[in-house]
Amino acid sequence: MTFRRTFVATATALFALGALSVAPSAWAQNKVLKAADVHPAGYPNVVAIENMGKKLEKATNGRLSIKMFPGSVLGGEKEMIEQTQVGAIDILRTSLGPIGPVVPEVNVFNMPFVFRDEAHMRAVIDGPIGQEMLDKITASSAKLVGLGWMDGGSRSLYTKKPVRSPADLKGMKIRMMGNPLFVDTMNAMGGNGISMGYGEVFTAIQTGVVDGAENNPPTLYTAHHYQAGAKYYTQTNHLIIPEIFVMSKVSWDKLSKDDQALVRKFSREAQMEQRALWDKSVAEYTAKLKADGVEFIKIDNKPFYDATAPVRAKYGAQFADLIKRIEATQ
Ligand code: BDP
Repeated sequence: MTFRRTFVATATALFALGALSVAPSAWAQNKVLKAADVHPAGYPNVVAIENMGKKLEKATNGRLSIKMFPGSVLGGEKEMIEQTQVGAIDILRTSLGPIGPVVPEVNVFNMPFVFRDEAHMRAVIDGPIGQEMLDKITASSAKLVGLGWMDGGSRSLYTKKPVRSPADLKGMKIRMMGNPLFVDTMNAMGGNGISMGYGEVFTAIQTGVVDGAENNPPTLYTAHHYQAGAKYYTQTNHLIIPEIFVMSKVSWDKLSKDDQALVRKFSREAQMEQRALWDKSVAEYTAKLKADGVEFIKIDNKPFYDATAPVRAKYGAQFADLIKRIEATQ
């Protein structure tokens, strides 16, 4: 090799190395982070992430900001999780439900009646167990960084015909989120669980592909599922699943340590801000649902709790110690 050739080769290699080492900060010089949610503009979760973006923009003098793509414009949650894993979406707010198939450890929070009530769920996600779970997601091979939690309230059943007991659910097809744990849950509750994307539920209820679904009042209202015919809302409160927002590991790794710390700080604030917005929205949307003719059916949910014991036994065995700690959380 001549001197010249060696020089060119070395310079090229150095340039490549240099390019690699400056690329991260270059990326973070003027970066609009792409965030996504299935919920529409104005929904508590969407607003909390948008406000996080405003704080980030201010703190970095506009170097980092967030643009939110709400209303499923980037796809359903399963597809958006995949896009986040490869870095096509930077920040995703999703139910923890469809994260289960990607990071099985989170399924402990996805089990029916694992939390006593919403206050219990909040105490768990705000405390050390919540942080450990975010860290487990980050440490997993899923290429996601757990940023923070959001409140998804309690999920209850809504159906075309009134349901008061597990026996009433017999023969009814009920849409569940994409995770086998939820299909097992509905089957144990007495119905037939059908796994389906959120975006397909309205038409599925309308055309009779399913007889109902289950969700919290803000989602039932904003997705208009009751207008497709499922107007009996039975207070089973069978799932209290925290929601989560995650960052693509691909994007996270391009942030400096200082920027990562900022994102973490504003994530915690977003977690708390969403909660205040959430509480207001549950009251507001419950009133709107009632005004629109949705019948809220109060029941004793103990029969549903009892019926789902085998699901807790099946999925909970591997989390026995953690479940003890969850139960001990006040
Ligand atoms: C809502 C969650 C949303 C889920 C949806 C669903 O906020 O993340 O996509 O339920 O049922 O409560 O799919």
